[in-house]
Amino acid sequence: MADQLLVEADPYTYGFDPAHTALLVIDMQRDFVEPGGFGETLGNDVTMLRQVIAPLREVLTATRNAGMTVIHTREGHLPDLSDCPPAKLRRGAPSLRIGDPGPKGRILVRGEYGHDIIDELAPTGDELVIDKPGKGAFYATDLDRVLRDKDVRSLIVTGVTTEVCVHTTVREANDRGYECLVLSDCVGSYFPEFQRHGLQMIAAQGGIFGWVAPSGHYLKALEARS
Ligand code: C5J
Repeated sequence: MADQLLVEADPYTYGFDPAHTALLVIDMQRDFVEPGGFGETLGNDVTMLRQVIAPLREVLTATRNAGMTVIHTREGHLPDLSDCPPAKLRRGAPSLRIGDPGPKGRILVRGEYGHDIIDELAPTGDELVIDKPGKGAFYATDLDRVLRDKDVRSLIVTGVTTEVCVHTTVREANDRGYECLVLSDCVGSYFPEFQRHGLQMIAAQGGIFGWVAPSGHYLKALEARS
C-alpha cells in the first residue's frame, strides 16, 4: 500500500496506486464537441461540452508527467456500418444519420475527420486509442484485456457524455472489478440536469458505481507525491 495516493472524493477518500491506474479519456471527438458532428445532428448545443477541454488538458499533462497509463476511446463505426446495429442507425429523427456525409466527413464513421479526437487532447506517444461501436468502452473492444495485461485496477474517468458513454463505461468497469474515480469537471453533458444527476448516481449509496471528485483534488494527490 506504500504507493497509494489519496484523493478527497465523494462519497469518501479514493485511494489509487499510479502504477496500477489508467486515465480513461472517453470520446473527446470532433463528432461530439464541435459543430457539424453527430452530437449536433441530434439537436444538441455542443458548446456545453467544451467546458471540459481546459481542465482535461491539465489532467492529461499531469497524468503523463506522472508516467501513468493513458487510454483514449472513440465511438464510431466501420465505413460499411456493419458494426452499427440497425436500431442505432434508425433511431430518432437526427438532421443527419450515422454514415451520412456531413461537414466533417461521414457522421460517426471511423477514419473520418469528425470521428477523430480534438487537437487539444490528441493522443501522444504510445497512448492507446480504443475504437468502440457502442456506448460502453468494454463492449466489443479489447479494453478489459489491455487493462489486465497492464495490471491496471483503478480508472480515472473523463470525457463525454456524462450520462451516456461515461456512465455506461463506469458501470461496465465496476462490474469487472475496477475502481473508478470520475472527475466531475472533466466529464460533460449537453444537459445540466443530467450532469448533476449522473454524477450523483455514481457516488450515491456508498459509491454504488465509484467515486466523484473535481480534477483539482486528483491533481493535488499527484502533486503531493512529486
Ligand atoms: C453519445 C457518447 N452521447 N460518447 N455518445 O451518444 O456519450
